[in-house]
Amino acid sequence: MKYYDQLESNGYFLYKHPDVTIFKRNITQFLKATTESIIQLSNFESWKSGKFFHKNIDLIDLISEIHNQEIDNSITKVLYELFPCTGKILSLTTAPLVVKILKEAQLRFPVVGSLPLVRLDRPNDSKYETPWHQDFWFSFLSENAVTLWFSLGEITESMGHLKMVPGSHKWSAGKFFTDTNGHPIAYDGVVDESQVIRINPGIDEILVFNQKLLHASGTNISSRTRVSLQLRFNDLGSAKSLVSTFVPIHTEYVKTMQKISNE
Ligand SMILES: O=C(O)CCC(=O)C(=O)O
Repeated sequence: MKYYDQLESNGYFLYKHPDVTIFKRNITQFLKATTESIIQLSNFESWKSGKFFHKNIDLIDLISEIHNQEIDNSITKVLYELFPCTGKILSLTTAPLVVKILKEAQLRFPVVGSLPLVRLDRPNDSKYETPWHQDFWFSFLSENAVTLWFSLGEITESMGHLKMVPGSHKWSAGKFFTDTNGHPIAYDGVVDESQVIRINPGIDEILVFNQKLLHASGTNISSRTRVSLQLRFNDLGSAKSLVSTFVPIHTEYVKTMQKISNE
């Protein structure tokens, strides 16, 4: 079945191509170098010896090692925040491979729906685990909006494979977006486990899913940090309104600095 037909009927497809392997390798190498730079720029004095940064270390091993030794997520918190602000990660939204995939998904006028996200799911930390939800809430703009999802290194079963309900993008939207357990995005219906699949894109694969597809994080019960990347796109070609739904807002840091400078 063609990619678009899979997207239509199942709500997702796995894009597979040898270029994907190279694409992912470039990103992981960049993130390793960025991790090293951030540590050198930081006040984490005891980390600057560079003992983690041997050339062939896997990104997941590097971040897992850092997490095993950090206190209060102090370093991974910074990585989580800064990775998506780097030019390289931002430029993925226009990378030729991504543009090609969006063509397969038949988006007529793709626009970025959110800042790219490099997710770090720390072991045995379910606080940030995402419950059953759709990504449609990111914008509510176009019914054919898609998310591209892939891991940056091997994700074993115990690290938590992404869970999805194939075909759920066709369910009535009314069942979603209820404010439950402090998650305004969560699904409040009961998910039938027999309909759930766990998906683990291969090294040469990228998962593409319709943003109305019901999905959830797998639980990371391993001792390693799960690293994945998400890119979200709306389609202005089918948008309900010609707007950008992605607007930057000031962080608490900026608000505090503004307040101090006004005093
Ligand atoms: O990777 C995960 O655990 C969840 C990802 C997710 O919910 C999303 O990309 O919207």
